[in-house]
Parts: sequence; C-alpha cells; structure tokens
Amino acid sequence: MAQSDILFPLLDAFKIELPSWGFADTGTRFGKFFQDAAAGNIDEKLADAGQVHKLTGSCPTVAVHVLWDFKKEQNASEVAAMAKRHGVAIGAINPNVFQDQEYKWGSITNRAEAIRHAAIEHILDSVKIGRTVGSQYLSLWFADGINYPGQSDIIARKHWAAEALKQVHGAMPQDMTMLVEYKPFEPAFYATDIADWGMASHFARVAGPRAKVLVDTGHHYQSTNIEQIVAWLLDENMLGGFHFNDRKYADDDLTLGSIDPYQIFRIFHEIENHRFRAGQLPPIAYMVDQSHNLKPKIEAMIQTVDMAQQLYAKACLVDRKALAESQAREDLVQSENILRGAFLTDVRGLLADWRKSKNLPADPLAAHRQSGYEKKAAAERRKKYGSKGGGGYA
Ligand code: PSV
Ligand code: MN
Repeated sequence: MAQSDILFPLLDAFKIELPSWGFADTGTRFGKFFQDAAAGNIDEKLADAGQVHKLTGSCPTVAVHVLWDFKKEQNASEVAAMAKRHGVAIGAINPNVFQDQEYKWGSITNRAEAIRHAAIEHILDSVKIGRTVGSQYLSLWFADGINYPGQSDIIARKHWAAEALKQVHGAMPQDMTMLVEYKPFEPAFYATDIADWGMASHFARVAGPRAKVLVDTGHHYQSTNIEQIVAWLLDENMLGGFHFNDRKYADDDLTLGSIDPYQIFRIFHEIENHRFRAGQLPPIAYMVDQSHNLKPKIEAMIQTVDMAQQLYAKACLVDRKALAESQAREDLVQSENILRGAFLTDVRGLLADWRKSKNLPADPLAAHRQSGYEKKAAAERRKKYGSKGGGGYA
C-alpha cells in the first residue's frame, strides 16, 4: 500500500481547533509587546482563524473564552454567525472563573458558598452559550488552589469541586462533553485543586459519563512521561482532548514541537497504538492552546498546525505489526528503531501532496506570507487601535 493511501484519509480526519486567544496580544507578568496585526476583538480573532483554516484546510473550529470573547449581553448566535462568515465554527466553550476579584480565594472551591454558586452560574451560562452555538465541548480549567501549607482544607476543596462538576454535568445537553484540564502549579503555588491527570480523571468520573480529561502538553513537570499518561487515559476511556503547545521550563505556551517534537510524536504514537489495539479511537478534541507573545500570531498558528500534521503523519507510518513482532522477540533495539525510523521519515512531500489533492497551498506559511493578509490587518488594526492594541485578552 502506498504511504499516501494510508496517510491521506487519516489527514482528512485530523482536525485541529484554534484558540481565539492565540490571535490577540498577550504577554507575561512582565508586560506585553503589542503587534500591529494582533486581533482586538472576536470578529478579528475569527477572521484570523479563518485565514489559518483557509490555508491549512484542517482548522474548522475556534475555541472561545467566554469573558474574553463575549461582551456582556452578547448574543451568542451573532458570534456563531460571525464565525460562519469567516469560514469557521465555534468550538469548545471555555468559562472563565479565574480573573474576577471575587475569585481571590478560589471559584468552585471557594469556602464561601455564594462565590461557589456564582462560579457555577457562570459555567452554566457557558453551557447555554454552547447550546446556542452548537458547541460539543465545555472545556474547564480552574486556577483554584492554595499558596501556603495550612491555608485551607484540601479535602473540603476536593468535595466542593466534585459537587460543582456534578451539577454542571447534569445541566449539559446529551451531545456535550465536559473536558477537565489539570495543571500542577500557577497561579496556585502550593496545592492546585486539579493538579494532575489522576485528579482530573477522578473529577471527570465523579462528574458523569460525558466528562473526560484534557491534557495540556505544557502542564507537566519537567520530564513527566506525557505519552504514558495519554496511553493510560485512552485505555481507561478517559481521554477527551489536548491543548497543544510546547515548553522548555513551565507553561511556556510556545509553538508545538518547537522544543521537543519527538515527545509529540510519541504522544501520537500512543494514540495510533490504541487504535491498533482497540480497532478504533474515541473522539479526541485536538486543540491548540498557545499564546506566546513574540511570533506573529497567524504564522505561529500555521507553524503549529503544520508541525502537528507532520508529527501525526510520522506516527501513522509506524509499522505496528513489525513493532509487535520485534517486541515479542524482546528486540528492543529494533523496536526503538521502528519508532525512530518513522519519526525520522521526511513527510513534508507527502503532506504537500495531500494539500494539493485538496486544492490547498502546498506551503501554507509561504502562501500566508504572499497573501498580504498580515500587512493589511496590521495597517487596519494599527489605525483602529493605535500602538497599544485592541485588547481582547486579559
Ligand atoms: C491555563 O494555563 C490554560 O492552559 C487554560 O487552558 C486556559 O483556558 C488557557 O491556559 C488560557 O490561555
Ligand atoms: Mn490549556
């Protein structure tokens, strides 16, 4: 079988969701560097995402962050219509229960019942937005946690989180999946309430059958074996999706594979290995969550999508039958070489052929650079917002 016969249908089905916030000016706690072409409102974010989808053919949906993207009293169907005008649709809905002053001591794990209630209400409103825009995913990340030993009762917080997630799950339509994201630290520095995949998986199980774990590749300690976590979650039917980005030190939000492409390949290898073992894969929401502030936003997004496609294609080329045979012989050198051989295969030509077969530009980044989109957006947005951007993200 030709490699293209194997790869093309898999690439057809491999969709990657873009984050609205990845197109806006962002920064670190030390400051923001503004880009003239950064998006300043939801319409511009969706337009930019539309440009990435137009060039890659693989990013039909855009994740939104409710407080960053929806003005007060914003009509959600208008946003859905806006997305449609830009050739995309609204994807995962991300409630935001971390930036308002009332959440200083936590949101769903705040000891004050009224605050827990307010946080749940906001998440329930987000479910409603999801229903209106036809979203399949409610994506939850909580900044909740404590900064000092003794600050709070860890188990009381565990119970409050479980109660909240159960209540939200009960309000979700049948076709909506709850994604529970974990992160070891930041902004909580001593004990984050949902700190790792074990805790996320516990909460997802307690919440209900349509709750799964979201793996953000930047949310692990140095040298954590993320692919092993992914393999376990798949085997337990608890993997819901990914937030793709790369990191060198912490949650750096760099473009995918910029630091360690082999790690992302190994994650895809475990996913394809699950397909090989189980005969099928559950739905997996592949989403980007990067908002680093130096690369031009659209270029950074195209780079990430292209990298994800390359690494996924490489993992699909692993000869799984040969691998199983060499594993059975305890031939670890050959087994590793099978993986590395696939990883070292240059799939750029195949990817270009796949794109041409879809009437897409063979090189989406070059096509974007030639399109003049960036220059036009920069001129228009600079005129509109001045040198300090339009905001749109905290
Ligand atoms: C938190 O670090 C996180 O990964 C969550 O997914 C948030 O929604 C996102 O970043 C905001 O950039
Ligand atoms: Mn994330």
